[in-house]
Amino acid sequence: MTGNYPSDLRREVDAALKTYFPSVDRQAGDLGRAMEYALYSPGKRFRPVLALTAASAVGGRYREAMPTACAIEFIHAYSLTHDDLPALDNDTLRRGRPTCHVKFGEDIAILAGDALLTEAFAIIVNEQLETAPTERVIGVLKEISKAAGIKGMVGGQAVDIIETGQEMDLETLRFVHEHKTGALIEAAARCGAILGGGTKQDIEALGGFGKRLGLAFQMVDDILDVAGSVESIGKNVGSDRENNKMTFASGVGVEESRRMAQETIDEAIAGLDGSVSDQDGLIELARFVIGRTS
Ligand code: GRG
Repeated sequence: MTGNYPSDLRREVDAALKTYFPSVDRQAGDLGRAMEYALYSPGKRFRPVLALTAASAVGGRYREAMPTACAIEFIHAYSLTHDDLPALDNDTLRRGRPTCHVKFGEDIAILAGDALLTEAFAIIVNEQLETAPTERVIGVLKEISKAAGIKGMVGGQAVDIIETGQEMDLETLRFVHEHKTGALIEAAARCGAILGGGTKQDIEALGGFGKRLGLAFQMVDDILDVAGSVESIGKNVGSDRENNKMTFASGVGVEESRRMAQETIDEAIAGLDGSVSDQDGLIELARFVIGRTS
């Protein structure tokens, strides 16, 4: 992993994810195995790591935010599982392995995604309430339900689908990126700040940071789809072109989109502007986003 990515936090998230896995009725057949497959395959755990880092940045104890951090990874795993389906991107490789529907069939992959999304909310209401005051947990539920739904990830994905095959203007493309990918990353930062006991100003500062990070994250993702390698990104390259998807990389070129991503990261860091007490971990994550190769 490039740069000073906090691998210790990633390992803690990996361990915690196992503890939140639901017991699955044997009658549900492959469902549990498909959920585990989607969840435990080797991802970066960027969103949970960001949530934990945000909790520390505002002076909180990061481990107390672990249930929500893991719940966000459950939602991320659902979104990848559904995004790979034949009706969407029709991808066969994810995190260096066959995609969930290739391994378990489309029907089970759809259900595994549905169940991962639902379990995420069960983790928050059952586990997060053990370590955080009710009003903070309600704040987290508001953030995550908005980020995952029509006003966030699914809404952004819908516009992406509707616009497929057409020349999008950069404003629409930015909308797609900020919603499809950015919303969950922004929510991770905001939830970390909420659970860490941040002030309103902290939460807004972390939200602005997360929003810019999310936009840059997707810009870099588009670049990697053109200029990355299968070995490094663990998925097939050229998927956007194959699916007729416009991206910043195809719209303005790889060099210009790299410059725009760097500018967005610089703005994210500048936007913290002394308003958050401990910024080092956040800045490391921002640098990771621009330098990442996987
Ligand atoms: C409801 C049918 C249906 C589909 C929804 C919500 C959705 C499908 C798709 C959202 C789009 C999406 C998958 C956005 C995420 C884009 C992205 C940059 C993924 C890669 O994230 P990384 O690099 O992956 O963090 P790892 O593997 O490291 O976790």
